[in-house]
Amino acid sequence: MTPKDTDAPHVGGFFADDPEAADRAFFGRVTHGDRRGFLRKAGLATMGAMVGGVIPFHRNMPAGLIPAALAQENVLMGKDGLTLLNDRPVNAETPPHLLDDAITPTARHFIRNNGIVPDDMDPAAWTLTIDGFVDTPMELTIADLRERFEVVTMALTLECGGNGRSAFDPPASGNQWTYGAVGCSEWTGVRLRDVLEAAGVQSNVIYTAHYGADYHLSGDPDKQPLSRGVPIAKAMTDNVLIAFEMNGGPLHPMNGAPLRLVVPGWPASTAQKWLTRIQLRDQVHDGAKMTGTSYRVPNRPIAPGEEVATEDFVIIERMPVKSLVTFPANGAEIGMETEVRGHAWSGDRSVDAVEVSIDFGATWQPTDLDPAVNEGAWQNWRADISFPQAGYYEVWARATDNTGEMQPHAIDWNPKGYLNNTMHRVGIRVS
Ligand SMILES: Nc1nc2c(c(=O)[nH]1)N[C@H]1C(S)=C(S)[C@@H](COP(=O)(O)O)O[C@H]1N2
Ligand SMILES: [Mo]
Repeated sequence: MTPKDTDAPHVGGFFADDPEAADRAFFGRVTHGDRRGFLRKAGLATMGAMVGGVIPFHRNMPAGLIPAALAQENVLMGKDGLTLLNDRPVNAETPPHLLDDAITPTARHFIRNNGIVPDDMDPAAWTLTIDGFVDTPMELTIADLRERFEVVTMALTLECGGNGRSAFDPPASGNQWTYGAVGCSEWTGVRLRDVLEAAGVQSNVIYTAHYGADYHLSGDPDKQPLSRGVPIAKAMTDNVLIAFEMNGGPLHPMNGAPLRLVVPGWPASTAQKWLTRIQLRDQVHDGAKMTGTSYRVPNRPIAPGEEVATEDFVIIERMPVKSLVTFPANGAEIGMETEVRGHAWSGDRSVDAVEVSIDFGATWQPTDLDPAVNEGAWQNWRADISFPQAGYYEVWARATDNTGEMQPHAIDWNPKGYLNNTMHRVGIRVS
């Protein structure tokens, strides 16, 4: 049975296949008898954020009409310049030069879906259940979250555990991410810790389990596309958020609207999108993509291609030290002097130094590195470079974190191609 035979919504050719369902999913637009689609406030705000302004005649827009300004790749509407790696499920990364902003705009935040996006993302009707080993199970609306808990805004880095997978040899199966499954947007929400404390964390709790409203690719409503969790200690740190705003606006539908977790520094697979439930457990979570080889790596270095027993895999926790060159772009032509710049991060740690080389790693020069705007945000760096003569150069960048860990030239191969934090290289022509 293909998903098209079921009632589950599907994303392949999203707007083309069922423009009114897609319209509902993206904008919560309600259709009336005359086929005009009435945008509720939140949907109108989403659409406005995507097209970059208010839409004075929005009442005249037919249901299912894609604003022409957004009609590029349907599944990437509201995104700017992302490379689509897969459209079922939707996976799209951001070319490094489009990640040049200190704070990643919503339109440039990557998308990593494991299943089919929910078709109702109405923030007014959304609820979050907190249950499992808690004193008081709770069901909270987004309005309850805003009212009952301190609302905070933080810049937080999300990176997919498989970012950089395309560089593995022999190749690892999965999305062939290059550099751009990472972003650092500004998220507004409440601290997960505050909500869990209000529910009362029982003393036997060791792990969280996160659930979302998206569908399994098979269309089977009893299967989860992804349900991961974190040790309770990580959940209780003060920069893990239940977020309902992204960069001061609504969450993009593909980034988990209207409610998601943001778990900086750990594989972003722990940051459940379309969040509906958090369960506290007295054992490590065993949901979809928690077990087997998913988001897990061998407990020792292995030879490329070597088989490893499942029990020898461990769950990935913090993401390793890494940096990105966001200017100049790979392939750029530039003058004899230029600024180079980018970002650096190291999960649950800070970065102490970023150095750059223009002579294939023979010599390195320091860069000017900013502190993080808050814990969990990437750090911005820049350096002025002069080239000795015209020609082809590569800018290499390497970060070192506050424990002395430095980005490597090469990393140990692992079967699913996780955690590639090798140095970013950008080729340029100087004239
Ligand atoms: N419900 C749900 N949450 C999810 C996923 C998913 O497929 N379903 N994908 C996860 C993975 S693997 C990553 S890397 C991040 C990506 O977040 P983004 O798409 O907002 O960039 O979301 C995580 N949260
Ligand atoms: Mo991911």
